[in-house]
Amino acid sequence: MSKTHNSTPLEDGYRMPAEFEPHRGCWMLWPERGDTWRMGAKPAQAAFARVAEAISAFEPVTVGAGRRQWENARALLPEAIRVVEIASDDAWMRDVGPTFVVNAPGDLRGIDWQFNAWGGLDGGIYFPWAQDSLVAGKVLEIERADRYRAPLVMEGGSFHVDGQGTLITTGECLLNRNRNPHLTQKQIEDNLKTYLNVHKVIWLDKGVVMDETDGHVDNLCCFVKPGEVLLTWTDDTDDPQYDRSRQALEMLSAATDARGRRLAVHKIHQPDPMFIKEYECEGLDASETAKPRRTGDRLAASYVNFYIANGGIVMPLFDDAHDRPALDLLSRLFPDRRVVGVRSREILLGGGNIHCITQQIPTG
Ligand code: KQY
Repeated sequence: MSKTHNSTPLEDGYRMPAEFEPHRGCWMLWPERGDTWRMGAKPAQAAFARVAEAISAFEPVTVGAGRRQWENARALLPEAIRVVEIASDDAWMRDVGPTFVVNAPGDLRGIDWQFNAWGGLDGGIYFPWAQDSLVAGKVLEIERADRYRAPLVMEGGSFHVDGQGTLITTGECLLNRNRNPHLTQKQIEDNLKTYLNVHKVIWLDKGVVMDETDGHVDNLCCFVKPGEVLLTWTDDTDDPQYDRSRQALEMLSAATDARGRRLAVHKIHQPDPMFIKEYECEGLDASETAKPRRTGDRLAASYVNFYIANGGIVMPLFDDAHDRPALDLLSRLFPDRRVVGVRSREILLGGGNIHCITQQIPTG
């Protein structure tokens, strides 16, 4: 049985490596809920399978599927991918899975955050989320990794680290009254420092417009390497994303990281604004327990929501004119990795993208 420690990663000498450090593998979940994924989740399953296959060219991938879908997932996923039975309420491994930490000899442990489906009954996305809450513990059992239970309601997509002591997050999410209303900003920051073993927290204000996670940073901005970040951008001053990205640019440009460096900020132009189409809504099951998805709602599309694998980048494509320049930019920013694009509108329709559905296991 994987042990749960009452101490903290900081006390025990564990830290969260950056995503661009080497991985042992990657975890994902399998989508199935019909009120979130249209047409009984079939198009989403095809998109998840493309992502899993793309990542598996670089590192081992494990996919957790519910008992009714295990056989189907097994049939649709390539042989090289391990498929295990794990119940979940949806398929966002970044947010419900453990955040892995390592110590100097390379031992692996995982942080199990408190999860409330992105806001609980105050703006959350679905109810109940009891199975999601168990996912991190189950993954840690399978990985034979010990566990920390962190006293913070939050999700893995709400922060990024540079592996050298710096974390970026957004106030829109972590200071939202629907996550940790009983804690001050300083107390939240202290918990981030204690559990992720970072020394500097850079607070941005807002994430991507219409992002149902309350502005997860993993859709807005990420580290490319220590001292360099990539920010989703638009030149259209009439787009509500403009002010959000502009403000983030100012905050990032004024910030220093844990080692006192000024950050270099690269801009990646977002795809043109995308909206849910009528036929996409028609394929959804009716539900009173999940967020309604309506024709014409803007989708929180961003190229920043990519996964960094060993020797590769798996990035979202949207059949948009900005796809090619985005792929070229990522190829320049990650010269030692092969950049692979996956058409991911079907994932975006569920409210996230490739980074949100993946969780890396660092080598340490
Ligand atoms: O941004 C993420 N890490 C996850 C997106 C979750 C969307 C839930 N429908």
